[in-house]
Amino acid sequence: MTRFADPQRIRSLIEGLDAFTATPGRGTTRLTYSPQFRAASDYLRAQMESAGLSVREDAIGNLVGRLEGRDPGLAPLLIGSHFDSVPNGGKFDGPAGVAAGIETAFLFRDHGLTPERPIEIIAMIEEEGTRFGGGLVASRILTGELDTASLGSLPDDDGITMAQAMAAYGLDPAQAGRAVRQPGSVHAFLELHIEQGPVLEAQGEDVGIVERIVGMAQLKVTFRGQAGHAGTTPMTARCDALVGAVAALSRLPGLAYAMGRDAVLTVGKLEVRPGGANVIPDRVTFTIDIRAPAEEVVRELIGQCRAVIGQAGGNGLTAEVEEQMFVAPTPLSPELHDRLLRNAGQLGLKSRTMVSGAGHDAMILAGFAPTGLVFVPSHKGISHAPEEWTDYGQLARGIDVIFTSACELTLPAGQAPASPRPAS
Ligand code: HGY
Ligand code: MN
Ligand code: MN
Repeated sequence: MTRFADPQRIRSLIEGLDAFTATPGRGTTRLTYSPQFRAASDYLRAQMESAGLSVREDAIGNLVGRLEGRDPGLAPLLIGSHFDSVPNGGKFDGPAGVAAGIETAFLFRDHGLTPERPIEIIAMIEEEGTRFGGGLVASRILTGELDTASLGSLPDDDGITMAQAMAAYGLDPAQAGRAVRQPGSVHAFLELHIEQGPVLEAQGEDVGIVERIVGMAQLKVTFRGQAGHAGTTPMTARCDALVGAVAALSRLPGLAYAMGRDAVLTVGKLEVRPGGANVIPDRVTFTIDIRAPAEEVVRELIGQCRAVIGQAGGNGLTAEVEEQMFVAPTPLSPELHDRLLRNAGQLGLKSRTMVSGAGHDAMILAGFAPTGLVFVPSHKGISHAPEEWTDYGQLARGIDVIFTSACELTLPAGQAPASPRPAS
């Protein structure tokens, strides 16, 4: 088997990056624009610079490392992923793809390769949406899908808007629009990501080449009632926001079961205000995450959720549904899929074509430039949890697919990477 990427160098980057978490010992918690996020950005900047890249922070906080091409005017090949996290998540979700980009840069340097077209390695903000809701924020801004004028109306749980958090981070929200890229300004986008599912490990395969990503939607639901004293307010005189929310919540999973067609529905976040044990709740908010391979199923489930929520309101209770994000099922570039699959084969790797049940920045960039996505195995399929794990040798094999494909996409015709590192 041919080997290029260095598992130890990759391990060192990912373990080093994982030091920047708000929950040490309890998984990775790295919220966009948090102090941990700034420290992580500084760490990645140093890594990118040591790989020979010239590094800039764009107008919304993405870190972009550029390997100049012989023809700087050509649209760059973009490689990367995100470096924010879910609460108490794992160290590979996002960073594996950032490491793939940086290791690719190291390999170009180690092999003395100068690309014809520039290569940009990007570490993106707010893919998870943990802080400001929705998710896929960097890629939606880069492609012009998310209007940067709206950043002042994206509050976090403490009511701090994304624009305010940007300013505290040292960015000017009024300049956020400068992060938007023009059509044609990206030659192609490659992302490596952990599978976050059990298939590759169960099948003993090395990589998955993604052909399509399921459709997804994220709703934010708010029930409003009347706060009151738990002891002196008769049951018949209450307008309890939690009672209304629970009436809806108890019916939501059943909608996905009844729908079938690989639909999934998750309520991952629930907040009861004001949160006193002896206070009747006056505001309950929760999120609904809906996914399905078919767009009409996602849309149908949104409609059914709205109906269930509407029925749970009334008697003074109001219910509001905000659609924070909707992305249709997304096919990725067939040409890049075939190229990645071919290169995996030439590297002697076992691979399969896959559909992704997880969302990725690739699903947004796919509408902007030819996009390819490579999965590496997740141990026991676990992700979005501290137990998330991918063997570094396996990660290196996935990065070899990215590296050899980057060579094909950027080197002068016929030039290939020099003799690979002997298989260890
Ligand atoms: O939710 C997802 O699928 C991704 O982890 N943001
Ligand atoms: Mn991810
Ligand atoms: Mn994730």
